Amino acid sequence: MSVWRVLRWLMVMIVMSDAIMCLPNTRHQVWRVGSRGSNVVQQLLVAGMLDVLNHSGSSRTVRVPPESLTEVKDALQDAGIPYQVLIHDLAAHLQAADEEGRERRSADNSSCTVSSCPAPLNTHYMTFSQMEWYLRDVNTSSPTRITVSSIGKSVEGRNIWLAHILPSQPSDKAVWLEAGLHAREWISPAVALHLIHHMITNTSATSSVDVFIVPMANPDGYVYTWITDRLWRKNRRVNGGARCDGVDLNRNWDSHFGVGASNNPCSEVYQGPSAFSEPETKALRDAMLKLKDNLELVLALHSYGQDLLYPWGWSTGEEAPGKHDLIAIGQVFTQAVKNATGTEYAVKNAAEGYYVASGATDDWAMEALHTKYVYTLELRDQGRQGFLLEPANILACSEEIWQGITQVIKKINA
Ligand code: 0X9
Ligand code: ZN
Repeated sequence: MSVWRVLRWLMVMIVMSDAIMCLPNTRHQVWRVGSRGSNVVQQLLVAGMLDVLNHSGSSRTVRVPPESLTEVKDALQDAGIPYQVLIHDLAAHLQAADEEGRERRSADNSSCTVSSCPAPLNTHYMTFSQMEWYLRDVNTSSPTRITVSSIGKSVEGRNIWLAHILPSQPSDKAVWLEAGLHAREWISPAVALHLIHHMITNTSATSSVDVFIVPMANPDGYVYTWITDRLWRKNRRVNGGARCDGVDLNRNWDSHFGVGASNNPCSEVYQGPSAFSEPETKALRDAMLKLKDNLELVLALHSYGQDLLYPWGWSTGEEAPGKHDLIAIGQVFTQAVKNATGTEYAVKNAAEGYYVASGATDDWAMEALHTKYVYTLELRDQGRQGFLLEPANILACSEEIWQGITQVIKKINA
């Protein structure tokens, strides 16, 4: 073999190994960590050593990048916490899952094109562009029912759209729904878009109040989950001077900023350099402040867990004002959901039921706006498919949440 052929072969190998190394989640492992591990897991999460994929229940499911495998293993062993490796190479696992996804996507993409997207899709998740086509279409086709406007731009300059679904009579009561703050939680924007559709086609249930829905609060992160890393959670801020990107937008609100969050840019729960440092949270805050006195319900759609969480999330020691009403109305929601599809959701306090975490939409809305009914809703499922929830769930999940929300709106306005 000539020297040139050897050199060329070496170059090809280097490029190939680089490509393999660059694939997100290559050699990341997924572990199930025993129940007593929650504190240690939280510390490792804040330190940027792992990502927690499932919080509730008796164990934690975590993603451990290759560079922290030894440290995480040592920390768990030192604390006597059992763990089990569920997935050895997450990249390979995700690629296999995506192969199926690609087939499904190509099977039915016809109902939504650049020129027309009359309804949200049921058989697969929508790209951010498809969401924008749908929002543009309803805005033009139903001007008496809905107004869609941009409330600001993301770090990378994408619009953050707000859909205002108009009541049949002028109203001084408003409901706020936020979706898609965490990029990888795809069921959240999918449900939000279906709720918009329900509200403009079915004029009865929510027509007594103004409903404001942000179906995609973190468009950059969402686009990144489609193109680069399906499990991306944060926004796409380039953290100057740090080797990791992104701010967790549900740790960036000005409510006990920094408690149960991280100041390490490599952590999945990185709070950002200061409260409201991010254009996405600023845009949401400013739009919500305009409605301050009218807001009676704020609901942040996340996934997964099938839990309706009520404040506070920043502390287990303090009780939220109106806690009993929050629980009672929460139960109206879970009962309506169960009646609709049989799916079981549970009402929990955010800090006790999950973990202490501050700087989230829910705590800020309760503390700064004094909104009476504030929840974070963790949608389907309970961990079997997790963030990779099959799109076959979109319709049923939207239907149950629609029933839950309409019953809640009826009850709090009765
Ligand atoms: O951790 C979060 O931001 C939410 N869970 S998720 O798995 N979707 O990331 C829960 C937030 C609950 N609210 C507060 N802790 N304030
Ligand atoms: Zn979330």
